[in-house]
Amino acid sequence: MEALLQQIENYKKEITVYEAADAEATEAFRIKYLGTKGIVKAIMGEMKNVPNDQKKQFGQLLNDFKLFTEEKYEALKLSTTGGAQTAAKEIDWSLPGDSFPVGTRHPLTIVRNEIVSIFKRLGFAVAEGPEIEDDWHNFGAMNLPEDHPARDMQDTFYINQNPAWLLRTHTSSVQARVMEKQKPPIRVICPGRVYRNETISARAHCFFHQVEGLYIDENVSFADLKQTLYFFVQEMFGKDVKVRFRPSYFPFTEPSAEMDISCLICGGDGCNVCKHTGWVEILGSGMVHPKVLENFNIDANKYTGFAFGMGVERICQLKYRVNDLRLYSQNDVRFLKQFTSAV
Ligand code: 2U9
Repeated sequence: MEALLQQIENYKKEITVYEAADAEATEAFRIKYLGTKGIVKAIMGEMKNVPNDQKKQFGQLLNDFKLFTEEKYEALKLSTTGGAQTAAKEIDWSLPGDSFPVGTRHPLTIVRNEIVSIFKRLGFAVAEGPEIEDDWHNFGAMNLPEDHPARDMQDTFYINQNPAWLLRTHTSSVQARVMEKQKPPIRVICPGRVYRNETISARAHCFFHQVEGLYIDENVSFADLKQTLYFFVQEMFGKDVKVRFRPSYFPFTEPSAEMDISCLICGGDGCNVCKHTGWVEILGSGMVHPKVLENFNIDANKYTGFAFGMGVERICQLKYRVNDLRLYSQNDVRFLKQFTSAV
């Protein structure tokens, strides 16, 4: 091993003093030391003769020697051809340029934009608000007092520094903030991310996205609600889609209804997606509860309103057949690049 070490030292000395007057001499250096039959390769080949307990130490030495030689070669190249010149020589200007990978919008953004654009055409304004909320705007004002059983379905995350703060469970808190500032008529949609304390699976996640809507004015009726949501569905899924409303319960609306659309997969004949009913649920809705109006000093005898809420993931699932909620937040480009949009 001593002999090998000595050999490396000698080569290092030789390399240190090596001078190249032109590119040819640099090339000669490359062939002699770094070529396929060169010295570095040969020295590396000596590794097999090194005893096992010294392999680690010698491996490091041989690697250093290789790096040392490569650095010298780079320096020779620079001095004999000039860096810029080398680059200019090596570039073939006739080749087509590298293409820039252009990203696409996230499928949830595409669907949210589409939902927002439909309601904007009906005269709805867009409002946004904080994701960290207080109990009143998220629950209290929505007719969900502290002991209300419906709170169980909207368990959320609380902020350590101030347990009075929580991550909003719906964007209704944004409508609440609009109602605080604005008198009727109010016609607003609120898109945004919401949170729930759920175990993550294909069908549930600890965050998702909603678009909620609110329309308050004199003489707003359940017929207005039905026609508005029917228009939305036709714009979103096509003119052939049928709708039906089923009675439901939400603390913030009375009466309340869930809206189904005829199954897009089987056209209503029955399949796995609609569980052989021909219908799939897409949103919840109802007439704003008088208690909610009163919470914001809106005279419930003069004004009425309707509200609705939908999960963007759900609409996206129906439109693009996405069957696992986790795909939306895994950042897998193989999934994401399948979606394109004009806006
Ligand atoms: C105010 C008054 C009432 C918003 C509404 C729903 C019905 C609803 C769910 C759909 C799927 C939430 O994303 S989801 O899990 N939402 O069913 N939301 S009515 O009602 C309001 C909002 C604001 C002032």
